[in-house]
Amino acid sequence: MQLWTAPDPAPNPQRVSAFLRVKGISLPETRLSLVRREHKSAEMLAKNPRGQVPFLELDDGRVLAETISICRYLDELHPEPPLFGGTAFERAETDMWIRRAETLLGTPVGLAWQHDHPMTAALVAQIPAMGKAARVQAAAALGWFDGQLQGKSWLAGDRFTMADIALLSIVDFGRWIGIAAGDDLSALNAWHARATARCA
Ligand SMILES: N[C@@H](CCC(=O)N[C@@H](CS)C(=O)NCC(=O)O)C(=O)O
Repeated sequence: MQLWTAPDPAPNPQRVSAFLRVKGISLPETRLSLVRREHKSAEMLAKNPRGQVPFLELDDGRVLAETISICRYLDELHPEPPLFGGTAFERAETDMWIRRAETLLGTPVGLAWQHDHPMTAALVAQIPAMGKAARVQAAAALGWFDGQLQGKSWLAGDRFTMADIALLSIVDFGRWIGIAAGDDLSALNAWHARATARCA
């Protein structure tokens, strides 16, 4: 089994790395340079036609892409500690928070990166108004997550899950492109410190 990935700060590779650290799993990995577009080579597109990282290549040649799918597969192979939940309710609750992290915050952070950042200007036909609007939406989402984390350790209450890893990677990438939680978002900031320590 081999993981094709990229160095930080790429948020999706970062999620799988954090997941592997929390699980105590070590996998052979190859880091592709996104700047040099190595993930778009014919060899890589033959493995993952989506042209993105991360993806997991099994020993028999089958490939799993999409961060959450990769981690879900590895979670079944290495059940402890369970990061997707141990019961039907817990698994559904984890999914719910993953989707909220990806749609409410991940989507506007991704749009801000594509439409309002100099590093992507040569790659995307940028629509500046979309980038600016996405920053406003991302700021609102940070406030929403702060509200949801009041009085809780983790998104799913007492359970640290894949949803916390997903949200952490998005919050960190958001910071990297200038979308930061203000000091007033105390629950989110306290969660961020806890989650960072948990994934170290
Ligand atoms: N939905 C995918 C997203 C993967 C993704 O966007 N990866 C980024 C790195 S963080 C990438 O490969 N970007 C290069 C590109 O899209 O060309 C997942 O969850 O793995």
